[in-house]
Amino acid sequence: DYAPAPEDKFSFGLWTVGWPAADPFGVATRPPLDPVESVHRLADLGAYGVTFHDDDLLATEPDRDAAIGKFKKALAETGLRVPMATTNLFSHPVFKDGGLTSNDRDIRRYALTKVRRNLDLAAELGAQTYVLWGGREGAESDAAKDVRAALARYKEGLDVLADYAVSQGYDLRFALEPKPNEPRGDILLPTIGHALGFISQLDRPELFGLNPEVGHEQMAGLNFVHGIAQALWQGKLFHIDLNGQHGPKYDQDLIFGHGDLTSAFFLVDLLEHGGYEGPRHFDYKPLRTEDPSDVWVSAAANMRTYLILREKARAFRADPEVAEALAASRVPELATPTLSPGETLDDLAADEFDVEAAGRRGYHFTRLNQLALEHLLGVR
Ligand code: GLT
Ligand code: MN
Ligand code: MN
Ligand code: MN
Repeated sequence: DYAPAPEDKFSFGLWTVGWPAADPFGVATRPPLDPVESVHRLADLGAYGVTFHDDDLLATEPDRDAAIGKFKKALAETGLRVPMATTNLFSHPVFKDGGLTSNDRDIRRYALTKVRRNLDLAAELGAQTYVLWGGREGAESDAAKDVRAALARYKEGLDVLADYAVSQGYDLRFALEPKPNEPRGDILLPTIGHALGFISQLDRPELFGLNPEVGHEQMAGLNFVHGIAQALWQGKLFHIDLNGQHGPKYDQDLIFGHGDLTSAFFLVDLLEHGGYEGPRHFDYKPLRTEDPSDVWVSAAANMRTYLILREKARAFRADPEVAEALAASRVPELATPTLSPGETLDDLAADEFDVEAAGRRGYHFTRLNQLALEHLLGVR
């Protein structure tokens, strides 16, 4: 019956269900949501975790200590976990040119202090992942930002934060979240690939991985499933933001599966069979058209869609006809190393290989893809 349970490891940002739906063209259509209500509602729906920015906790209670106290009480009452936390380095006007990479040095120093304070809370609440989405780290003009200096400051800030986490004995790893644009014209670390390359330049690369978001890669016209596969292959998929997007346009943050459904199917297949064991974290926005009761319908829809796709992916993998089609397409053969143990390039020259005959062999991918589609459509 696709009922979510804590072992499914579904989690939500407070900023998702709590989004009051102000956009660049209109004011909020929903009242602010008390984080305490979100914790209770999410737990009732079968979620396992809740995540937050420092500022999210203050949505309805401006006193930080009081807000944290109420939040902790709600966690204790529901058993909801906090697997991840993050910092808001994008809403306040002070961050209009970025936090860790602002041209203004004083602002960079303030940003580090703001991260540090919430890092302490994240560790206290048992979070294992600390996300950094650098939404304001970027520019609209190539004259306005010395990108090489900005990357040096980004590295400096992250190195300092990692040293701090280690010095405190925190059991936390950092996950960078790429996005190509919006709110900045161009954002630094725009894709999974850029972020992976950047991590190799950090002092403690082992403490840094990724929090890729479905829609963000698709905004850049990229294949999210391929990006996630590479992040997994490099041991860098620390966390994930699931949502929906219809191709390259503004960041839609739709419910998971409500964008490119075929990609969502193959993504669930990869996560379930590819060794990812972290939270299935939803970073979506309930539509601006929706009322406060619809918000919870939308939260449930994310989890239900994931569970339906999980069942479809399992059935796809268990179908003997699929196994046969995969073999006919030689998909499993790719796992065999190209050279046998001890062989060298010289040995390959001795292969008796008919290049023309090999060139005529078809791969039969059409049948395989149709089988996947039919599983997804529920007719198999
Ligand atoms: C913001 C952004 C998301 C990030 C969040 C983490 S905040 O809503 O659009 O993609 O994951 O900072
Ligand atoms: Mn997004
Ligand atoms: Mn978002
Ligand atoms: Mn996100």
